[in-house]
Amino acid sequence: MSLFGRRVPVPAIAAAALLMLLAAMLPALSSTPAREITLVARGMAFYLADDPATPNPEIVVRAGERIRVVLRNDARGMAHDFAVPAASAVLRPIQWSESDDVVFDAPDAPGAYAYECRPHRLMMRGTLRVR
Ligand SMILES: [Cu+2]
Repeated sequence: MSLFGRRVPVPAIAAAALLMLLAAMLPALSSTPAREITLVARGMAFYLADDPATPNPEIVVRAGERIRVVLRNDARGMAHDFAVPAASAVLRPIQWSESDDVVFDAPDAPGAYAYECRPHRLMMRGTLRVR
């Protein structure tokens, strides 16, 4: 086969194409999947989707872990949002029966950080525990 006027063996071209394909896939292979946490806003509090009895639960994550928080609003007639100020994570206010998500990286330093609904932070506020 001829490439730029030079004769190049076909296996060399196939090997180069394979290398380029692998290089293109590298970002997808190396990015870590986000851990998904589903929160429900109801009765002026957050609840974990699988624990409807604990208001504003402590959420435990690893330092630097990629987190996807899915918020579902079960509060009829009231908009809620979700934010972790220390991680610059903000989810837009959503209406009743809506859901949306925000992806962020947990802080690198272990400690207790606040998560909150910004309009109702006096009541809808909990701890993001980074270990
Ligand atoms: Cu709220």
